[in-house]
Amino acid sequence: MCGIYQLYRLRNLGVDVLLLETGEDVGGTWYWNRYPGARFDSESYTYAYSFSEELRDEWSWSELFAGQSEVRRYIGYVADKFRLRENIRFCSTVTSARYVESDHSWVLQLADGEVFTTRFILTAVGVLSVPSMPELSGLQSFRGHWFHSARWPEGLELAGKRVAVVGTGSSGVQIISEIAGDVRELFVFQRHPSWGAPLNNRPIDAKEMSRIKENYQQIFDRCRLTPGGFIHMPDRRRLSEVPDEERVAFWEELYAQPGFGILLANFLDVATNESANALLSEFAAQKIRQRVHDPILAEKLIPKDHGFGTRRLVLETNYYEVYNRDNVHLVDLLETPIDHITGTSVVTSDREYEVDVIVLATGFDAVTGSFDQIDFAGVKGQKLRNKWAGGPITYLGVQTHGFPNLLFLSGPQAGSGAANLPRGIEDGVNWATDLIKYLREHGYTRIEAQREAEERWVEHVAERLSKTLIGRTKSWFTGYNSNIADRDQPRLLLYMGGNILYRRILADVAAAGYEGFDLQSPPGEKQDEERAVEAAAGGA
Ligand code: NA7
Repeated sequence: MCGIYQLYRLRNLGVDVLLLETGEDVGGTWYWNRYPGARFDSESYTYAYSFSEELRDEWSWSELFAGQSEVRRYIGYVADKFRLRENIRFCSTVTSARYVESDHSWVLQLADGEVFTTRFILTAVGVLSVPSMPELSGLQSFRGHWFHSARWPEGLELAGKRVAVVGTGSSGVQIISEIAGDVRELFVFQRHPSWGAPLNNRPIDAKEMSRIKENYQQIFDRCRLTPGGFIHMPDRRRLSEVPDEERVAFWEELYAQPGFGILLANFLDVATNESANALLSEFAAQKIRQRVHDPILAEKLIPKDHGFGTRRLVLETNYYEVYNRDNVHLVDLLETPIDHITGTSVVTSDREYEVDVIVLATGFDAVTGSFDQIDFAGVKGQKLRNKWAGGPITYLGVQTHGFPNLLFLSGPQAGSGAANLPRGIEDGVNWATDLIKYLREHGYTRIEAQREAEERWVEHVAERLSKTLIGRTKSWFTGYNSNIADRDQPRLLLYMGGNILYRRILADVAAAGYEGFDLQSPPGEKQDEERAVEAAAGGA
């Protein structure tokens, strides 16, 4: 979504641009995640690009929350409509990138050995792109199918099979809900349950779609006024100001509404105040108890280690009802952890589960994972991997000191990475495009974030995160990952100051001539400071 919009903008600017893509087609997340049940949990029409009125008019969404194949078709349609494929090289994985100071350029090496030289690199590598694999002893010896949820094998038939799903985040929950009715037996291996609430998806008919098309501008304008970039506007009241009866009625209404309203249209303090959040958590827990017939099972599905919405909220479709089926079995890994895998089974501390397929819905090396896949070497050979070993360090989420001309789109610590992605993506891409235009117009060939500027930004990111309950909870949002060494400490991955503030900060920085960045002319030419010193001394 990000890369192809950036390509579109740069090409319109007349820049010589090439987009390198590992996959065989466009789509990013929607190309890779083909598991059954994969779908939006942002409203389809808010996830759409806003930049072309023609595109808005031409494309019709079939559901409020479109499924993966429809989303992929949409992104393909955009690529075709604007003839973007001409500038994309598929099956091209960048393995290393080395900065060349004498030329203000980067040398990129691809996995197939090909080498490119470029002045600027803009990364659009996604926040959840690198699968995180659990260490399960014996997994390699399993004789059935086993794979990560983001690498679902084409054409795999599940009917009549015994299937194990490990992981109950958004991916696991979507898969479980979708396949429960098809498979012979489904074993869900759950470590910590996630909070879930109904997606409340439904079709969009032609009449509704034409209303959406007429109102697209208002929809996008509204999304720009919400902190998260979604359509859902927070309720400005504090929870304590609202009588209990009214509060519960309000929550019932939100629970029945489509999408993220139950979290994002809620009182703002449910995200910052522990007692407000505890009340909401209890409301959601009651819903689980109502939906799952077996009370012991229901308790196992209720998160006890974090409050509602303090990790990624899972929007589900009949997920809890799945556990009322006879062929679905929950295995609580907190009580009976997986010990090993055999050729035909998953063995926990207390018994053996014979299965034909093992699905690892175990998440991703979030936000920085895809940067670690590329060997970035900046000024004097400094490695990005080393600089970010303890977590990312950026200025505005768009650059890091010591790596000139390397710009991140929806990167770590950027508001655009935490928001409803396409809304944030468009803002981030527009800003980067203006920056490239400015550099060209002013004859600058080198841009580098100042160290002090990034120190201030990282402090600000930490300060904003500390104000939220998300910031105090272990999840991929805060950099925890039990499958990767040294990921048991918090990392500053996301900017939680909200879209509105982030956009304002970016605009102010640009208006001040890209404050916090050092800009330079081509090597060999006099730089601004030299000119200023000469001017002050009365020189030319
Ligand atoms: P998530 O949300 O990171 O969920 C991963 C799940 O996998 C989560 O339930 C984990 O349990 C579980 N997990 C991870 N490693 C293990 C091991 N080793 N053993 C057992 N269980 C494990 O990833 P998703 O793909 O579901 O969703 C990613 C994002 O996609 C989501 O946030 C949306 O933005 C869309 P844990 O909680 O760590 O105990």
